[in-house]
Amino acid sequence: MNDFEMNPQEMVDTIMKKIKEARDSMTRFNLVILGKTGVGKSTLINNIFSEPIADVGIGKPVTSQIRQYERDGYPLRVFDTPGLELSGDNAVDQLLADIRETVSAGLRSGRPEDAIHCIWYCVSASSHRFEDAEKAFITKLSEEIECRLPIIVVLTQSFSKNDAQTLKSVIEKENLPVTQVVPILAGDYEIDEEYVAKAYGLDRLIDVTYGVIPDAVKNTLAAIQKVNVRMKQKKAHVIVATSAAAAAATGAIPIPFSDAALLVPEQIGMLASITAAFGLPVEKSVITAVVSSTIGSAGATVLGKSIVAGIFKLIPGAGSVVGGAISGSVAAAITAALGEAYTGILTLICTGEMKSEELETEKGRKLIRKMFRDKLKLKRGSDGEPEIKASGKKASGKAPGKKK
Ligand SMILES: Nc1nc2c(ncn2[C@@H]2O[C@H](COP(=O)(O)OP(=O)(O)OP(=O)(O)O)[C@@H](O)[C@H]2O)c(=O)[nH]1
Ligand SMILES: [Mg+2]
Repeated sequence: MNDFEMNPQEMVDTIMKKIKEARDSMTRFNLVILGKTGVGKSTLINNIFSEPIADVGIGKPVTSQIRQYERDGYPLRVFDTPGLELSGDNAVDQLLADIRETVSAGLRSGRPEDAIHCIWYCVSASSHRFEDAEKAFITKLSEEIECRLPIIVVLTQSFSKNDAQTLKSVIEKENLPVTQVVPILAGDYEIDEEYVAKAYGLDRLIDVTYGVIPDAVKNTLAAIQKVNVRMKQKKAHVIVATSAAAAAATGAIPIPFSDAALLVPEQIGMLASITAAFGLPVEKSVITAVVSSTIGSAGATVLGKSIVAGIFKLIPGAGSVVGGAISGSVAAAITAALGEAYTGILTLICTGEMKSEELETEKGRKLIRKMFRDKLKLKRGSDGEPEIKASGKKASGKAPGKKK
């Protein structure tokens, strides 16, 4: 069987297989998290990544002070320092030596998935002060590590944004060898019954981290974090634009309606890549709902004649294409609409605005169809998204009769 002749069920299976392949091929992101006991390291880790890896027990001891947390099949490893106290020179020196050894071991391996990529040094903003011991520790840390590993100072428990800003300025004046000081509140904090400080800053911490880690793990970070949906959407837009361009190339020689399934391999790859970029555990039923509500319908040839004919009516200008063939721009428009509708759906799931089970209901399917159709009708290009011009006779866009 080749990809072109798949029925919707086979398409769904292929997509699921490709999602798994894309996930398995992600380079593991390795993070060291440091900071005194109680500053909120575990809370931060559990609130920022999609799997609560620091919850699963005590972790595997790497040294007396460093513990390693990970989950099978999840491309993240966290080296945590639970219960850390910065008192006692011996303990501090030992910890620095341990960190150096952990970093060196990763480098010696020569494998990107075993290297340490970033350090988050956590300081609690609720203490309102930055101790000399912390300053000395960060300075030594950067000196001890043989490579230039990015260190980000995370101001945790920043219940008061003003106080956190003040502390941020104090730390910045020290000119420490750190990338940035980022205030955050990892979880909502109830000050009293009437006033709750809302969690914030996690998306920024991800942006800053993304900016300093190696390219090999950027996609991994975007996928495994759950606080920066915008980053996931950007990744998805790039995938959609690439797939739309590939579809346009396929359609450069107009494809007869009946062969529109030529586009299917590209679209399958696109849906799988978008899913992997979002990093969501997407159920097969979700993919089935999306496929059957857009490009495939049960029993019918995928992207068959009637569906394409229906789609044609929705694309401005496309109706002028005669002879029953899909042009490159129409192929691109269909592919882009599918990719963007799917991105929209995953965004809703990601932000909790919709449950994935809802997609399987008739209401959910209607929503998918509507999003797909809306995207087809959308005039694009002004917002940096892939520009797709449907072909048509009145390409100039001037209204008739305006000429003098
Ligand atoms: N509401 C709220 N509570 C927080 C936040 N960060 C930390 N906490 C609380 O502060 C306490 C300590 O947080 P942990 O995450 O356990 O601190 P830790 O740095 O992992 O501590 P050790 O494992 O002992 O080193 C817990 O009771 C958390 O619930 C936050 O952003 N919001
Ligand atoms: Mg902890």
